[in-house]
Amino acid sequence: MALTTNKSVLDWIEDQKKLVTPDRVVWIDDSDEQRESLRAEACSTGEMTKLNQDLLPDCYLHRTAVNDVARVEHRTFICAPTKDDAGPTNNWMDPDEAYKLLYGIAKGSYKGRTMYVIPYSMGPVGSPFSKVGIELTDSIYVVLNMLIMTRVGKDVLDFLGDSDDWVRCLHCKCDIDEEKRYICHFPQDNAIISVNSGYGGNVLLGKKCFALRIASYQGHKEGWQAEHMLILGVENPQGEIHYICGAFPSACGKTNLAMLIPPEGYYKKGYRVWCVGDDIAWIRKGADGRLYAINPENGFFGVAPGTNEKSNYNALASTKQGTIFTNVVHDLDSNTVWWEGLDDNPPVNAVDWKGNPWNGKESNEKGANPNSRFTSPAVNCPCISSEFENPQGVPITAFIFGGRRAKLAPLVYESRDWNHGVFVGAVMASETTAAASGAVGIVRRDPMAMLPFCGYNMADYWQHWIDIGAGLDPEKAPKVFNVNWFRKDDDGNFCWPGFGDNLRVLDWIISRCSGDVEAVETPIGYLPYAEDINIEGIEDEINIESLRSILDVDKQLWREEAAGISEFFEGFSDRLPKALSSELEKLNKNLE
Ligand code: OXD
Ligand code: MN
Repeated sequence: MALTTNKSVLDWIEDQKKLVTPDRVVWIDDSDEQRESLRAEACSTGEMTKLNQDLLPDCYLHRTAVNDVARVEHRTFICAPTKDDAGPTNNWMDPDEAYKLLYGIAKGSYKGRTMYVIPYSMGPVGSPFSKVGIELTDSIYVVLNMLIMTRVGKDVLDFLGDSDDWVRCLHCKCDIDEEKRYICHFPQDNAIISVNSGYGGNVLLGKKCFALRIASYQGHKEGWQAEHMLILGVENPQGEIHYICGAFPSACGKTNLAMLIPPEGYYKKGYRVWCVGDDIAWIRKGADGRLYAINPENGFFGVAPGTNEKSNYNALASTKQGTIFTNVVHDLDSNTVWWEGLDDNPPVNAVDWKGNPWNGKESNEKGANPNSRFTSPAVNCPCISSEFENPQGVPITAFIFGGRRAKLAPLVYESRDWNHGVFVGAVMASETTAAASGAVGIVRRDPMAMLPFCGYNMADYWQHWIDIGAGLDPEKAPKVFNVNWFRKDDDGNFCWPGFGDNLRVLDWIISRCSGDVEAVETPIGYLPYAEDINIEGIEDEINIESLRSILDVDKQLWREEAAGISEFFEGFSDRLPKALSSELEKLNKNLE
């Protein structure tokens, strides 16, 4: 039975029913009974496997098709009225053509299947930040993931009332045919259509598709921001908490940073880190003139490989209950899961992510897909912030941008002011990872980590950042920093220990924001004096000399970088904000 009388919702569902012709329609209401019966059905068809309920209560395993294991950026389109509206960094398709193509593919595709109607809220239900979406899907896996990643059910529809401000999301599994796989966004119509995929980032439409691509467009229109950012709170021994939002490209350790455990020395002094979000931040100005952020999601869709007790204790703890694992190894002896980097004890009687028998002691092949995932409820996280559900969000002290750069970018530097900070975010670059299909290890520009997620012209998005700053009292505006945990020495070893020790850098950042520490002015911005980064307790991993070596500015390398930036900016022609071309001029001048 329909859970709403909202006419725009009911009419749209009727239209979609005529298109995809399901055998039946089920509204998802977030009840335990319904969830249990969907789990049981998915297990009966082999879509999911129930794991050892003593060790992993309410946990399940799913394997996607082998051709469908990551976001497909080359098949992701922004279907805005003109190509220029989508901009040079997005794939564009004419909306009329896209509808024709996608309706052709979707037509009749639910025949013999069930249409699940998922009403969901991005953000706490009723928060002034929050927005509603309705996803139609023929996949139980999608339903169960959305139940973890978003807030679902009748409350959401009650909050929506008669409004037609909601995002129309249609997902059709079809035949998981890569040649006909499309992830299309229609920002002007508040609509998303995804066909021929069953992999999370392509089909959990509340996440990248809505909360970033559509929401970034909405934010531009409505005066707020949707960013690919984690949100964390650093509590000092006095009990004050500073919130930091950080943008990093996919698989650069956002989840690890968001949940970090302070190094022992810090912990003993009383430092704590609280996680508000690990992937997405929605940001707007509060009544006091500061910027506030919420995490619109309700769970974590984290990369499994490399997650272990040491790298991310809190993420691992989050996976122990109510979690869906995707494309990891299935240990048949214990009916649990494993992935590379979990421990040194791979199972020998196991099934790999492709569904083949696998012996971890003998096989040369990886057992888990490098982009295998866990979908875990945020409430499971031992360090979840008490502000996680705060409908007003948390006040932001600093923004940090970062990437994976073996050379060039120092461990940390601070921008001179807001517009310089926007420039620093705009020219971010990183070595690619397995989170998206394509070559791994190539340096690509990824402005604000939004390259695959900005729903409109990137140049206009930068201007939006500049306009947001212009509307803030500089005393209240967050300061903007760049970090790079991934510098390597000449032998290819990482110079900085990373993980929990990244708090040492956050500590410096917060001291700068509080005006408690001096910095060195350099051509690229303010750098720390090496002595001001606390390395007590890690002297065997990094000494002051090696720290100095990653707090350097190699002018020659930066000149090459500036040339690359100039070339990148040319692609935006006269839409490039003047503020950014003048920042580039300043950089060139500083490097003379
Ligand atoms: C993610 C991504 O899944 O950025 O968060 O790819
Ligand atoms: Mn992400």
